[in-house]
Amino acid sequence: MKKAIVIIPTYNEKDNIEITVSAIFDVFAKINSWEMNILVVDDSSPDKTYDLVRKLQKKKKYSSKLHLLINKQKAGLGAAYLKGMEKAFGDLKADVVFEFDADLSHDETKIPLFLDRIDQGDDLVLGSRYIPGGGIPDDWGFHRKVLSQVGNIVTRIILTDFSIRDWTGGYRAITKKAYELVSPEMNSEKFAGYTFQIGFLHKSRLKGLKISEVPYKFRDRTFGKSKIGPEYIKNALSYIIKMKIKSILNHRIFKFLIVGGLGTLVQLITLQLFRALLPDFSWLFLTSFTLTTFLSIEIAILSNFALNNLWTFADRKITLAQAPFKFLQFNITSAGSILIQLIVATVGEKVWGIFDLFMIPVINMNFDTGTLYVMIGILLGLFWNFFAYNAFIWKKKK
Ligand SMILES: Nc1nc2c(ncn2[C@@H]2O[C@H](COP(=O)(O)OP(=O)(O)O)[C@@H](O)[C@H]2O)c(=O)[nH]1
Ligand SMILES: [Mg+2]
Repeated sequence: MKKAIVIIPTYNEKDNIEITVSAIFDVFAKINSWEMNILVVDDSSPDKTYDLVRKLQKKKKYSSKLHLLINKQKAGLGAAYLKGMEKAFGDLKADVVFEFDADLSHDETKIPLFLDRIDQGDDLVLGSRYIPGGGIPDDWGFHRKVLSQVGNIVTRIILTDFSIRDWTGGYRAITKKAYELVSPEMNSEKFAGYTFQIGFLHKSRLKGLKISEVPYKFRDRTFGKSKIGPEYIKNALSYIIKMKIKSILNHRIFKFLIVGGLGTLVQLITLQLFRALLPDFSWLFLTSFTLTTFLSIEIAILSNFALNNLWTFADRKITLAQAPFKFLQFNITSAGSILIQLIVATVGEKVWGIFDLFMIPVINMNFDTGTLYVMIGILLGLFWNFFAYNAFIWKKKK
């Protein structure tokens, strides 16, 4: 039989832990197809929550099904969960763990619904307050309601991931597969409080895990007080913004544009150098002017080719043997982009006449070609290049 362990992190929960453990065991009694255990992870609570758990462990009805892990000091919710999961999936040989609060904010009667989803093949099941059937307490103050809802909306917008409704909730079922893929990237210092929940979920999404949500109505704690403070919100926000920046920097289009920009610089600099160094000459149809123009373009193309291969398309690198043919192809696509720019400028001027985007009457500059066409041409050229690189030069490996 498969085994699931409900992990309950505790810090000063002496008034809650007994009721919570008892309520969960009532639900366990109705579950037949899973072996169910509880693991309390206490950070040496000053109110001695752990002593109460030890007492409960002696009761026959809980016997060997209630485990306790004591940390020497308070290290935060994320650290408590990571320690707890390590023990649950290790020594205790769990297939699935639950994240569950000691204050009964999480509706324990939903545990079987989570297990159903796991049985159907989900890797991670989230308790959700923000899907139909779920909810937050009516008597929550305006402040807390707005904070929770806005927090979730902001997370969804910044991470541009709208498939998940409840990012910050702490009621979850996690399979061993999800744990093994995600936990190596979680370091408990950086992932405290809500950041732990958001971070674990975000990394699970990036790994392509199968995730679903089960609705539940959040209940307010009756005893004790919440340990989650404003620093958790700041940390969570800084985490999602960092992840967003990282994903933009990692984006292929971003790298492609940087390489293209560098290529332009290379072309301008080498052109100046060659013009300064090369003596004036004219040989048949070739003048030093055309030669230096051609050389600087070719060097820029070479730099674009090399940098795109090493960075933008590092995951589809061209081998040395393929390089000569691919470089020839690359030259042809680059010529294609120049051709596009010429066509746009010529057709534009023929059809609509010169149209200068930056024509400011006071300065009264005189361009011989419309800057608007140049800009459209460059933009279309970029589209063409990016398309051609993907389609012909760095084709996706099958
Ligand atoms: N072991 C451990 N548990 C913690 C720590 N901080 C919070 N908890 C527990 O995590 C759960 C959720 O905390 P709570 O303060 O209720 O947060 P809230 O529900 O967001 O207000 C409760 O069971 C707490 O006792 C911690 O530093 N260590
Ligand atoms: Mg709570």
